[in-house]
Amino acid sequence: MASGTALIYDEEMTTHKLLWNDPICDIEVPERLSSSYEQLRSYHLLERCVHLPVREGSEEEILLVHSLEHLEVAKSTQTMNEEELKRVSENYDAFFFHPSTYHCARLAVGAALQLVDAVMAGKVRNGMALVRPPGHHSQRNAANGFCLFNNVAIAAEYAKLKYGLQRILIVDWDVHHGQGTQYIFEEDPSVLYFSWHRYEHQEFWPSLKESDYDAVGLGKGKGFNINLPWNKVGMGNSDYLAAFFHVLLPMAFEFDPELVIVSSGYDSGIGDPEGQMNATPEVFAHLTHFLMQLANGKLCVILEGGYHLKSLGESVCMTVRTLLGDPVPQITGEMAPCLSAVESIQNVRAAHKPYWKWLAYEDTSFLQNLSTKSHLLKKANSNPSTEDASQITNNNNTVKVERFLELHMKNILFPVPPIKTATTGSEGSEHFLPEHVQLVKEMDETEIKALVSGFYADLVKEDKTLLSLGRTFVILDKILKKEVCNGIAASPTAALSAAVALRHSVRFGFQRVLCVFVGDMQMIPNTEDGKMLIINICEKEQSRKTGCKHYISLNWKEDAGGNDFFSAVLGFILPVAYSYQPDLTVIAVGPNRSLGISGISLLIALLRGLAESRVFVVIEDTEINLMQSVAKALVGASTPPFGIYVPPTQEKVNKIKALRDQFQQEWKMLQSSVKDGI
Ligand code: X5A
Ligand code: ZN
Repeated sequence: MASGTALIYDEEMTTHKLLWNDPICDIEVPERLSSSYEQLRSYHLLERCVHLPVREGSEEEILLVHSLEHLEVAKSTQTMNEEELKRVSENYDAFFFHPSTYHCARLAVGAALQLVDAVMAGKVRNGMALVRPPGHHSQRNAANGFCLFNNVAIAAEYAKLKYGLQRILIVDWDVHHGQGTQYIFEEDPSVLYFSWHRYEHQEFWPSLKESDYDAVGLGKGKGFNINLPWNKVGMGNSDYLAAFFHVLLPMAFEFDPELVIVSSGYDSGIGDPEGQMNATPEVFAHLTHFLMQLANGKLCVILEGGYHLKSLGESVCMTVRTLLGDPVPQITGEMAPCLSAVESIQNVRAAHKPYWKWLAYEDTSFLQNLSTKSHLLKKANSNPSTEDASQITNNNNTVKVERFLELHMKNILFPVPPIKTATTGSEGSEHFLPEHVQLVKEMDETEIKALVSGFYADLVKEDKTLLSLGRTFVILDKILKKEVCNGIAASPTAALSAAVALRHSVRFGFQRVLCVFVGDMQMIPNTEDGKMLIINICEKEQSRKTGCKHYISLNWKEDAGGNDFFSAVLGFILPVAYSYQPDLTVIAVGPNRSLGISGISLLIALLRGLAESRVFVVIEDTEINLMQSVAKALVGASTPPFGIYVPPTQEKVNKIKALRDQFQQEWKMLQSSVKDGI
């Protein structure tokens, strides 16, 4: 399994610049690249990356996407004087030529292809290319919106051709619609294109009808173009996460890409003059972390927009450090998507219902009176998420945002040391555990007895359970003291170990512990004080304490042949977990577990996005394959392929829907439709 993160950057690409006055284009400055690179240096991320040289994309490679005519026009600008350059530039919507533009654009294409090659050849696991000019507005025969050649589209065509790929996912989180990319792939079912974008009911540039949610693709490509229009500015962290949970990620898991490419614009981040959105830099760590779970981790991130230099630089750093496998920082702000975001999410889900098995039972009865609702929503209240952030941007003051970010980033902690996983291991475990897993010595019996008899005597009745508790304590302690990020302990009594672990961490001072029980658990601790949230995934119906928001029983038996559990993880568990915002996650795998190895690994991998990646797993079943998969998920090596895709049955979809209805007032990230909201 490949490791390492590539970074591609060349100063040469800063030579492309605007030579005359143009208030539309003057934000696309060379410093976007150089200051992001310096920011990476100041966080000591540069030395951790594998540096790859750029190259010029060849004419043949450019012609994979563009017309010969377009290539010739671009080539001809190299020798033009300023006046001629200006005249050619005026043929396009928002583009400027410089004598070095053609060369830079070829380097930008080549950088994207270098990254694809390194990832596909297994030289690195993933990587980022910092390039200018950007690409996603560029079309077969036209420059547009600061873009000359469509770097990402060329990279996708190249990957299909050179590596025979049949499924590529392009995620465009730039705040503008990559209409160029949409046009290039709209009839192509081998490329799934997702874009969210500021739209404001078609008032925002490029103001196209085809940027709306009902543009789902054409011909064979129907269903493979996903547009999520934002009809208000001020969208924040929770809106972006909701879009991932309820739209992109389930589709991406069903699509099962072999490679993921990100059109990575950061103008969707706070402070950007174009986007006017409120999402803070750490959201990009989360988005990156989610995408790392697809395509066996093969992820190529290619820069597009981003015009607030400080916001851009911080967001680039968040992305790169997540690619490197560092713990994911805690997300800030109130976790509730706004009404307008939920409406957009509902609309795109409805539009895609015919094309995705996972959406087969989506309720679309609201469609008739949709236009009225949209009208109402124009006047709806402002976005409640990231309150402090929105106050800043309402005044739209670049200096203020800079100050805000400076303070904000100080609060975004990066747990030291980056990702270490502890285990006491078992006989010969060093042979199957992945690298970076630290074996720790077990506590001796007297030590444990001393600890347990003090505070946990009521839980521990039998002497023989003491030994397994020793493992629990020694690992948990390292997590609590932040010596390691996460850990696994084998225990013949997982429920008991988890109960002790929960009580211990609350005693230690943790305020919100998320506990996921998998299997039959006898011992469910008291959750009344809200310091614990328990999600119990089991086959048998649980009778106790339903209706309490801190104890949720999810009856789920994974389909034997494949994997349908992702629909429960994305549609329910993650939204609840992100609403709760735990500072520690405990996962207990007990007897009669109704989930397979891949389901458990997926759960752990995705829950690493919470609590600064602090996860403690206690596991009763010490089957080597399970232990190994859990350890891999914890160290952030990507999870194994999820097996044959099995869409959830109607019964299961209904179950999730019922739980969502029951809990969405309490756990607001569950909201994916507005029908009860207005
Ligand atoms: C790549 C990118 C934006 C163009 C805006 C033109 N382009 N008004 O962010
Ligand atoms: Zn943009």
